[in-house]
Amino acid sequence: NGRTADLAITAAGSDVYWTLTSIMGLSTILFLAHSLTRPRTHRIFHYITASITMVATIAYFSMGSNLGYTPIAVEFHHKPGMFREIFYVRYIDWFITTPLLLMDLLLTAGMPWPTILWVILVDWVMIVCGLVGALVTTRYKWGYFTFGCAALFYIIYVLGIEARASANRLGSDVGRVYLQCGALTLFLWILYPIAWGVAEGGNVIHPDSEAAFYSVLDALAKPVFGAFLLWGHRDIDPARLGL
Ligand code: RET
Repeated sequence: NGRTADLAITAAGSDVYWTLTSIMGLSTILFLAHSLTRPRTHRIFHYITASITMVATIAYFSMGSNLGYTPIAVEFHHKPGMFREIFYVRYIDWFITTPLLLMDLLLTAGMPWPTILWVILVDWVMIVCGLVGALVTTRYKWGYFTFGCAALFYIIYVLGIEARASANRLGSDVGRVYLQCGALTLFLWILYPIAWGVAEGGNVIHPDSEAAFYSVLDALAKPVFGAFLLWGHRDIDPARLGL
């Protein structure tokens, strides 16, 4: 698609994305440096968490460089015939990183691997629905959005009920780190479909505002979440979680 987007990030949006690039890159280095203070047998959550920010670093590098997007026909503030910059690279990031975030939580809770795989599959359905919905120009996009929200509700159920009970059975220290990181996740993940609804979905906000909205969510959902998770695991032997 050789057409350029009418609704695209300006220098301000690009600056936001470059800021996130450095936050994600710096977090990756810090998580990996911290892993060196632990024996190899105790690094699983460092590796998972550093992978998340490593992938995000490259996604943000792409968006800061105004790459990884395709122009999609939209109606913006009742003006038809406009093209919006849709960053598909965001969904490639989420396709890799949201399963890793779920692994951080579900491994902490000691959930069995068939359940973890199944929840990741449902998560993939959610992300792909968001991608396809963002690329569809008709109101059918809200059909994809609805399927994605159904997937999110199921994930919230597993995290909030089943995995929480499992974490509490492993001890009050495991229960505490799971509750902290799980609560942060539930709060943030519910805000993503809202951001999508006003950005890629409804075209209510400008791509610069989209940059700010998703960037705040991602900074909290990846580096801040990761720091809390690793801190919470400091006195927990992975062997207790079957790892
Ligand atoms: C979409 C649109 C379709 C409906 C739903 C969505 C949810 C997305 C979520 C994304 C989470 C991303 C994270 C990224 C990085 O840390 C795909 C926006 C429900 C929950 C946590």
